[in-house]
This record gives sequence, C-alpha cells and structure tokens, in this order.
Amino acid sequence: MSAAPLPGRAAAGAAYLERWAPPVDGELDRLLPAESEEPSVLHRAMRYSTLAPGKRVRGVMAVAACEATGGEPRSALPLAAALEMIHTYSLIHDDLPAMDDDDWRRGQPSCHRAFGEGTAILAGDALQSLAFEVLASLPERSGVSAQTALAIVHQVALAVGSRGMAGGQAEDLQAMGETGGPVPAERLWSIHRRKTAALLRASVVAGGLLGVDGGPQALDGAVVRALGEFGEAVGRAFQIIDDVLDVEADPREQRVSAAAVLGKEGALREAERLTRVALEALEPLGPKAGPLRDLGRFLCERTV
Ligand code: GRG
Repeated sequence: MSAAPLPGRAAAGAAYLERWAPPVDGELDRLLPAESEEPSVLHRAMRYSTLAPGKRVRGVMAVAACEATGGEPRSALPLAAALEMIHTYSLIHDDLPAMDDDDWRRGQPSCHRAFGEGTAILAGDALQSLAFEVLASLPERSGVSAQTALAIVHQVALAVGSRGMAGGQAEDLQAMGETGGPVPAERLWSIHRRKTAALLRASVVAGGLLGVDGGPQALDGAVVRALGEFGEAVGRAFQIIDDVLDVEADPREQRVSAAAVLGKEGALREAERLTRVALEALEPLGPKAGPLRDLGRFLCERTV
C-alpha cells in the first residue's frame, strides 16, 4: 500500500521564500548599525556576515507562521530580522578555528578570515544582543502587546541557549572529539534537535505568537502547539538533508551525520517521514497555513 501524497506544494514554497527574503534583507539593513558608526570594524563585520546572501529560511518561516495565525505578514519583519541575526551569529561562531574552522561562508571568506578572530567573536556576540534588543522592542515595532513580546523573547532565548542551539553545538563538539564509528542514532537526533531544530521551531512558534498576539497563554493553545511540532520536524528534516548534501560534497567519513548513521537512503527516508509528521501537524490550521505548509514542503525537498 502506498502512502498518501504529501500535502503542500514545494514550488509555491520556493516562490514564497523568494517573495519574502528581500523584505527580510531590507529590515536587516535598517536594523544593523551603519558601517560608519564606531567601532566601525565591528559594525562592518556584523553587516558583512549578515547581509551576505543567505536563504533567510528562519525569518521567512516566522513571516509565514504569523500569516498562518491571522497576523499581517509584514508585521513579522522585525522578528524575522532578529532570528536571522541570531542565525548569522551561530554561523560566524561555528566557522571559527575552535569550532568547524571554515574559511568560506555564504560565498565569501568567513567572518574571522575577513576581519580576524577577535572581531568575529565580537560580531557574533553583538548580533545576538541586537537580536534580543529588537525582540524586546516588538511592541513598538510590530504593535503587539508587551506580554506577546515577552513570550517571544522567552521562546527564542530557550531555543538558543545551553538547552538549545549552544547546547547542541557543545554535544556536537564533544561527539566529534571522540573516535570510533558513527554516533548512536539517539545521540545524533539529540544534536539535531538542539543545534538546528530548536531555532527553526522557535521561529515558527514566535511567528505564530506574533500573529495571535495573545500573550504567553497563547502557548498553551492547540494552534501554537501544532506550530511547534511542525517547526521541530521541519528543522530535523532540514538538518538530515544538510548532512546528506554535505556527504555528497565531501565523501570523507563524517561520524556525526545522518548519512553515516542511517546511510544516504535511510537518511532520506527519515527526512521524508519527518516531512509527513510536519505537514500533518499543520492540518488543523486550515488555508491560512498554506504558505507555511508549502514552505515546509520545499525545505524538506531542497537539493542545495
Ligand atoms: C556556535 C552556538 C553556535 C551554534 C552553531 C547553526 C550552527 C550551530 C552551526 C552551523 C553549521 C551547521 C551546518 C548547522 C546546521 C544548521 C544549518 C543547516 C545551517 C545552515 O543554514 P542555512 O542553510 O544557511 O539556512 P543560510 O546561509 O542560507 O542562512
């Protein structure tokens, strides 16, 4: 018996990303300090890494989630920009010699290669602080209540701290420092959940909270819970696909990778299972969640 076709249209998801990435870029440009503002080198580094061509997946997910809960999509742009600042901070720090030691990012020399390690560390730190400054000012920027802004700050902070992204990166570093065969699957899933899925989940939940504008109690609602389930499953599938793409680009053995743990075919099957979980979670949301559904479908099928 063949499984039911997956809901959502990947091409429409790609078009939505293409439609909303430029306004997210525009918001980033407005919110980042000018290069001429002192300390100029720090502001140049922040703008260099953030405004480089990124897909803006997390920001646009927040826009689509805001639309899915009845909000005006443009009102989610400051939130979207804040999420992309946090994501850029994580990429800058991930590229450092003490972490992944990457010379290239987003088609240009990585931040520490262009500006030196000290400035790159500070650019990441300052991007994270600026992101929370923007989130704290969501009542003025997006017209939501202080309660909603606080609930969003809470969700994002949880997602990026030691119980989320930074914790996942620590687990990853530890696993990479060990020797032997592929890591056990449960350990890999724990790394994926924290390192990648936590921020994607928080992007969707925060966008949904902004659209609802119902304060922290909105988090207990079925809609926001469904958004969380969707965001986590998309985040996990996204990371599995990233692992498969990585191994295709560089076939050397990578122990902490879905391709090593499940094999390429097994990894793609798991990504498809998670895609189904994600898209089914959105069922109760109805037609307003169309763009989010399409975006989820597109991200889970990406090939670059
Ligand atoms: C340093 C605290 C800290 C965390 C780093 C995000 C991360 C954790 C590391 C980056 C390396 C990596 C492959 C992470 C997995 C998440 C991922 C696929 C990031 C790349 O995201 P894209 O494809 O990048 O959305 P763009 O450049 O398009 O924004």
